[in-house]
Amino acid sequence: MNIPKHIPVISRFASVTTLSLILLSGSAWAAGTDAVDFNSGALEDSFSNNVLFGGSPYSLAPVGLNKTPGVKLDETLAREGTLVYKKKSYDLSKLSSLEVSCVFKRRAIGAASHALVLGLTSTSKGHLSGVEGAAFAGLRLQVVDGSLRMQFQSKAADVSSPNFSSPGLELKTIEGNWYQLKVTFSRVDATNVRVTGVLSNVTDTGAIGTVAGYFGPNNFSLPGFHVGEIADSHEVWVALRANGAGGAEALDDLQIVANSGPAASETAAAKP
Ligand SMILES: [Ca+2]
Repeated sequence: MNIPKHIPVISRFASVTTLSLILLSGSAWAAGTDAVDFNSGALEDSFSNNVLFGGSPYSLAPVGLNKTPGVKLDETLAREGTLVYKKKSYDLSKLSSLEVSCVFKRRAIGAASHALVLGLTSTSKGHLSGVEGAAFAGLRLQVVDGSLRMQFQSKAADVSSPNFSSPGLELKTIEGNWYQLKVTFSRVDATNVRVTGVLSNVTDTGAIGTVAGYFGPNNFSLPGFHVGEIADSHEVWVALRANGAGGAEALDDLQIVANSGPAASETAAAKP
């Protein structure tokens, strides 16, 4: 494969905010985008690096797209943590959807339960993990028999064990290749969240290619799924958790797109 060598490395600070307008049904809705390319600065400039045990498994190194800096993941089960984007919180009740995406490079799938989780947590100190203290809702790339499948998880703040959906179809991924996981969250009502996941192929220079797999759209609500603290909070935080021992070698290009407009409950209902 020919990889262009001339693409410039963006050296200024990695976090940008843009505001664009989408024309929808004759009305103007704003779409705010926050992006982190990890190319400069420290991880803690944009993230709360919440270590659960053993020290942070995340460090910046030239392991990202096009050999730019990205997040290097230690291949170990001895360290665990969640990165929470700390610059801004989001209010699902004011958004038609919130899209969270990140690219990752596949390595050999080891003993961990998952490669990557993208989610929302109720505090900037939260964990996408089975511990008390913060609610979360997220979609993970679960390890099942040596390959990856998408699976929804959610949890109330005062319990430790998350609720799990049935895993999606087996995803065909290749060691050494880059992929983008994009998860879209919409508030249906105070106890109901709609979630869609898309896994796409990505070139070594970051171009998003063909779709490798879908999940949903699915609605998640009580009694099976505790999502009320995420659906009905006016302040949720974007979080990610990755496992080097679960098939992720590196992360790059986190993007958060907040689409304003009518809430999901006012739009055409998606298939549950
Ligand atoms: Ca980068």
